[in-house]
Amino acid sequence: MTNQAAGAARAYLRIATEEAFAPPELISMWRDMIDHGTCDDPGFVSMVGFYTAARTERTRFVFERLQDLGDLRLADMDAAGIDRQIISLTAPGTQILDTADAVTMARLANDQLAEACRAHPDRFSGLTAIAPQDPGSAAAEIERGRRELGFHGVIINAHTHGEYLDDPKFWPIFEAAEALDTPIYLHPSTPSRNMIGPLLEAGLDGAIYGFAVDTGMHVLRIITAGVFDRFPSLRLVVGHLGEALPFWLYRLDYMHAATVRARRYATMKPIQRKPSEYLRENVWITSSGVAWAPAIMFCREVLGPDRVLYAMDYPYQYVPDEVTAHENLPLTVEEKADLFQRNAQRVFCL
Ligand code: 1DF
Ligand code: MN
Repeated sequence: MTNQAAGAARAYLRIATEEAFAPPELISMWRDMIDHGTCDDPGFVSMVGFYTAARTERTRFVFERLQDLGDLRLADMDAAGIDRQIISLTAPGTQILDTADAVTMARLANDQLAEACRAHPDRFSGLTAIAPQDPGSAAAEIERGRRELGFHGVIINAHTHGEYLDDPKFWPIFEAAEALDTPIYLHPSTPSRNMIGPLLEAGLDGAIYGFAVDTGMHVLRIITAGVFDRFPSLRLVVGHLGEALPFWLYRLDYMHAATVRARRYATMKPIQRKPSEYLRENVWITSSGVAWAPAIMFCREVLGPDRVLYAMDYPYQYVPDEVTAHENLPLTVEEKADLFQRNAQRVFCL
């Protein structure tokens, strides 16, 4: 039975929660930056340089689908048995641009995505792209995305020019997301200039590992800086099974407490709860890229069954058999309904 045929018999929808797109205008802006050498961020040159220059089957497949918000995407969803995609601007999005271009591109991306969501309301939902370079206008765009465009959260693609969201200058973004009761999906990109060196040298800077190193650390910086004490209702969604942080819960709690007690760092002040408590109560994780039963079951066990959501990572990891791998998890129909449908509906207020 194909995944699509199984749909008729399913007791739940399959909602994929980390699905990427890019406006053609942004892709050509990136291409110009590569061609003219006007961006020297090593992660951007590595990743976007590869996707724009290499004409392999994979890069053509990905770039064609990133720019499609219609028939091609819908056909792929039908073939894999995906009922709904939550679509977001792909990495590095606007965050590699100068401030003025980033603000313009975020709005343009949001207008294009909103139009596609209006055309296919039963198949597509969207997240709001922002330009963290200008936190005030990012907050305003979060509000426009939620109130006017009908989006269900915010996408942030990792660091912005090497700066991380624990810097209080970015906190208007958290304030807006919390006030509008809308989650932030913190999606990875290639590590920042200061971190990428030895990863890039070994070819490990991309989705294979560097993404998780940078974004896992980013989540920890947000936690240890006290962001969730200041914004207790803020919801963060993290892909790739939480960028491996669930595996670290025990050690994080032990070492954080020991480090705070020793007053070793000015930047690591006491916070109200243990790191694991924020990871269980303010963070939801998705299974993007990790269709692997032991890891998914472990995360459900240590974070809770209501914290783990299904994601495909289309078009980067368009592997219909991975839908079957999720279907074959040792879960009841009710538990699979949470994984594939209800947890996403709750977190993103669908
Ligand atoms: C890749 C993977 C690129 C993921 C992505 O966005 C991405 C990749 C630029 O394989 O190069 O979102 N991913 O989430 O695993
Ligand atoms: Mn992704």
